[in-house]
Amino acid sequence: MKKISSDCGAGVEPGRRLAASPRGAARPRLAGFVAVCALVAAVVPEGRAADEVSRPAPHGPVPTERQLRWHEMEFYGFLHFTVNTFTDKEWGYGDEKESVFNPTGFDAEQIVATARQGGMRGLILTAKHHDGFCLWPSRYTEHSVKNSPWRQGQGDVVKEIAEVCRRHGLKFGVYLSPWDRNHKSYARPEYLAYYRNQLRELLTQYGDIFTVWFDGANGGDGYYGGARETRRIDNRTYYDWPNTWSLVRELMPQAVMFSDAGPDFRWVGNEAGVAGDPCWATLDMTRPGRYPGGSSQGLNSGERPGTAWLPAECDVSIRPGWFYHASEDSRVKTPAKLLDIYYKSVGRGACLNLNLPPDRRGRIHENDVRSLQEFRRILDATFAVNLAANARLEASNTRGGARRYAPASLLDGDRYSCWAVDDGVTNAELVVELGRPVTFNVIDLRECLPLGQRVEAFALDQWKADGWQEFARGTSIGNRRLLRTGFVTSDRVRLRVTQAAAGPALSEFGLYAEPIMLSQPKITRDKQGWVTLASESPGPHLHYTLDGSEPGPQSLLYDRPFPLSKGGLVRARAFSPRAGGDGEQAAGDEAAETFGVSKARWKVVSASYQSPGGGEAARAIDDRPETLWNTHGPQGERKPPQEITVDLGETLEVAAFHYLPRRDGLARGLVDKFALYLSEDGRVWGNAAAGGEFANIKANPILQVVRLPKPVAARFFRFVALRVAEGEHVAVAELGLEAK
Ligand code: FUL
Repeated sequence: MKKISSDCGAGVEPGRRLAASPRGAARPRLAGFVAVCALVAAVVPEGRAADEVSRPAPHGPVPTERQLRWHEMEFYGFLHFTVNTFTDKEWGYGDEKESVFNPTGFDAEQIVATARQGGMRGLILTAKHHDGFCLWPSRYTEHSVKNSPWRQGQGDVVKEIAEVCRRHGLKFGVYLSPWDRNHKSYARPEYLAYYRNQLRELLTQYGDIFTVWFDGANGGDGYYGGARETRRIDNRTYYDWPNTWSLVRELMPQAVMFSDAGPDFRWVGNEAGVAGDPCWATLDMTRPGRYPGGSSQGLNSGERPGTAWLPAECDVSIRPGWFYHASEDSRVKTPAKLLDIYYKSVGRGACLNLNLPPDRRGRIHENDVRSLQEFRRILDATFAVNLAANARLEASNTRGGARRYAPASLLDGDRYSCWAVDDGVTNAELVVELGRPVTFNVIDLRECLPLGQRVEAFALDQWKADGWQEFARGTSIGNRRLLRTGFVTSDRVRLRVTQAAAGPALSEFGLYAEPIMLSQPKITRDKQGWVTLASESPGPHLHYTLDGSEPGPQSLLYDRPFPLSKGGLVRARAFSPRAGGDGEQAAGDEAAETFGVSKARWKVVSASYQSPGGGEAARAIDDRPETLWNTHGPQGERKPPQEITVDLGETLEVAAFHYLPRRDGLARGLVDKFALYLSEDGRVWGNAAAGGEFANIKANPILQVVRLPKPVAARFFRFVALRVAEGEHVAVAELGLEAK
């Protein structure tokens, strides 16, 4: 007798209804179901005791208990907050005065409540970033909150966030930067004792810590107690990681540790929040470079079969930078962008660590709150109802015929119960009888992690009048796989595991429908300086502003391209017209684009290097980010310094300078130290108008915007690349200016 795992109940068409008994009753053969039944190779005998059937043997590396707890979190947040918040930097140099740290209305309650309402299950605070400033009154340094004016030196950010997290049911974790640009002993052996003392303070004074986040960055130069020099270390040996890790294990055994290469979870290889497809939870730790700050090879997709369970975390900021900058208030990621990130991180088996940077008040900015709340609203609406909850499941094989391993486990909400198959069966199929046509666009799958990552490829089919038709396929599943497809309407869906390293052991299956959203307008500008707004679908009204204000239904209505040759901020949003033409309804996500001065009249006057083979200097100002001026020609690489001089064709009041890093994901040639000169006539240049570091450009290669202290009249600019983050040549996607 065939076992029916789950009775579909309501909504089944007459003639398709099961016989009354939910347990083991035979059901009438359905029209067009012959093909399905032919695939149901194994028939599950009723009532075989679960303990007679052996548990599937785990395959390959498997997670530890602490890793399992971490996987269950799926989504948590970062809080980047320190002196940088007040100096408008991404990396402090280490010489910042303690007095700059002075939030005007620090509100741990607001910060944590925002995270909780956004659905985060924990928060990780930058207790100490690369600048060395400590957000708690460490006994081992004067460079901390205790010497700041905030709460007359009596405050402790770590304590407040930790306590409020506990109250709100969020886990709390710490980021303690190994690189310390303030400490005089950094790069010497003595520094390790300092670092570990601080770790001990954090792990003994603030209750449970769920993670310690060890960053791998080291940009070289820093204040270092006044030495102001470059100090490089050997990432592999200097920090003596095994001893630091064992300190964490001793003081906080359940804490998971992050670094590029574990020991508990790994970096995903970018700061855009995007895991690879596939993204395996395993990694080959025998490869060279597998240490904190080591090689990022293989981190995005993981490795099969791998020697260790080392799943990925996707870390990304809700804004372009990690720290709060008022200039980025209009560049907060939209709900649609956050959703895209969620599906590409959590939906690929990784955890998502989304940064919410507190502002100078010490609160999460309203724009960030709004975007996060809307993102949550859409996710909640999507996952409120599993459209397969009442489905009847038919499996081609069930392990030993035992109820314990029957497909009903896929719908019980328990990630540790699973549908498993007999040993040696690596191709298995599951037919999901929905009983009525159902429309969905998200498919949710999970593997039973204690048994290892087993499935290597799968496909999904929908039943059409003339048979099965494939509509999606995928590879890795692991902790969770969310496939977002076009909308599918069908009364029957089939999951086919087409490749597996061991018999599949899946623990959840779901079908969901996302609410329909109005898409974000696309804002583009042509070389002549004309701006076009476009909507993906016809119908909505597009409204926009040019004065920085939020676009509403009363803002300018877009009907044709408009000129913006001096550049500026364009904010736009789609509104659906209300029936009857009476007012309008806000619906879509806002889009915002900052343009520099139009480059139509710009010309390269000179460049220290150009090569006809691809390195033409004009590519730095061609408004085509995909083309590069690079100093790597047929004769090899040309090191910095390298410079380029541009004639603007007119005199402008230059207010800001832009450097756009290469967009192809490579780090070679990314400029991380520069100088900018301005001239009215192209002969007299004077001192640099701007210069310094493009901090964190390698991990987060976003548009770099440098504001001048005050606008300067100029017709020529010269950009000098003084240092690069990787390689021996300079690469520039675009250079740009903003004018007053
Ligand atoms: C990077 C750091 O250098 C950034 O400043 C930021 O903290 C990010 C999360 O990690 O490597």
